Amino acid sequence: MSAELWKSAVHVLDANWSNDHMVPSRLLYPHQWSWDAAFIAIGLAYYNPARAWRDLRSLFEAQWPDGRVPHIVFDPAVPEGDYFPGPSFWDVPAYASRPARGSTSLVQPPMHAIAAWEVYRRSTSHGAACAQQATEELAWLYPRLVRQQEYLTARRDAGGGGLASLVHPWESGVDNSPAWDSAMSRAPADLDLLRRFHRRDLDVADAAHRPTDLDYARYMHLVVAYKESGYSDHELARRHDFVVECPGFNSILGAAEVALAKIAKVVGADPGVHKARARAITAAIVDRLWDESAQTFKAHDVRTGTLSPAHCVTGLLPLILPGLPSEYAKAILAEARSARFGLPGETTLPVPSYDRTAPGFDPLRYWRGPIWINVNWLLRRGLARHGFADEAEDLRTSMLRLVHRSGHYEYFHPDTGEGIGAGQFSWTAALTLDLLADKSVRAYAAAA
Ligand code: 2M8
Repeated sequence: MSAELWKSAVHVLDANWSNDHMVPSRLLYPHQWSWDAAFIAIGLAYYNPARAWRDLRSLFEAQWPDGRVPHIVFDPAVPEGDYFPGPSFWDVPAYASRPARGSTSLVQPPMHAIAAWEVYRRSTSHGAACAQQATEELAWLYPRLVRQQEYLTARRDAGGGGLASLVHPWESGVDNSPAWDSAMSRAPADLDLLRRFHRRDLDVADAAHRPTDLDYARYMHLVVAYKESGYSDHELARRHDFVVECPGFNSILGAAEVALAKIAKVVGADPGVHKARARAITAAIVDRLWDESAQTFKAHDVRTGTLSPAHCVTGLLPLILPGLPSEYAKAILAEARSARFGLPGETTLPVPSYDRTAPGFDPLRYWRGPIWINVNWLLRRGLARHGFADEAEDLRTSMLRLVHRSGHYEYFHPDTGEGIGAGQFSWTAALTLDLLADKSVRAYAAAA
């Protein structure tokens, strides 16, 4: 059974490779996405590390001079109408090192240092030439990864407390999460503006599974406002409608510093500075995003100074930080096991993206309820890191069972496990390879 699942995952990744990058899905997402590329590289590392490095390189070739790594890098071979909003909507200014491919101006969670380290550490199993390439790629990436972190920790520290702020829900990766509802309600929704464009996603996906038109009108407003400022991050907290600190994004930011410390040792740089930054980010997450009364981590609205009331899966992700004090790790485990998320025994489903007990829990709509493999993969990593080995293993087994039963879907119904969104979705396939390759795979094979 695991051989069959492996084969199907490789098939998805082979089908979604496009010259020098991977697309998340041929139909719905025909360009290159930032954090997708990182999750994808982690899976590619097992059978085609050259592609893993190529994909990361393609992404970082589009890095802006200020260090930001764009959330989408557009493929010029794809017609403008195949994705909305496409390159002309963003109209990103030319800059000296800009490659032929255009990009957006937003970022996504900086998963790439973690991915680069994972690809590197698997490289020795593919022979000496591959290991040599891995060392070279790591050396090429390291200064770029550092600049990415510096952009996020310096220019994006709109709240002044040592965390990166997001200027658009798309930056969080959990785009229409209820964590953004109150901050988004401030953004004007100009449905007339939206009517001038065509929502391509609704041609290829069920409207009930996607963000609403109201969400999209607000998304457009935020892009237009950011564009009018020349995509400047100056005084964001004063002038931009949406300025939030996300526990998921910032946990990845902190974990990236942990990975950079390991990479620094290989490339002859100083790991100490990254360890110190990881500690500082972890402390800032605890200081700014911990909700004492709810006993979980929440998104922080920089404009109002308030924490979101929503319990979202991103609140569980500080567990990926090795320096998270154990009382918070235990609280996350309790939240994950509660009726809100129902952290599985091996026969039940992985955790949903949003609190099952909340009135707004929506089993179909994108990040407002369905199960996503990438956040469960991160949660599993965090569980393992903090010594919750049985829970980590059960979660791994339940993810593999789900994908085996339903296919490599973008997301899954949190009650039935049915696949929703795009089929043949790259990060689901890639992370399935990583979950299968885990040494304890024998336990899965025996139980399946
Ligand atoms: C989704 O986001 C894009 C916008 O960036 C979209 O809905 O069009 C999100 O799930 C995001 O996390 C993901 O990176 C992207 C591509 O898979 O799709």
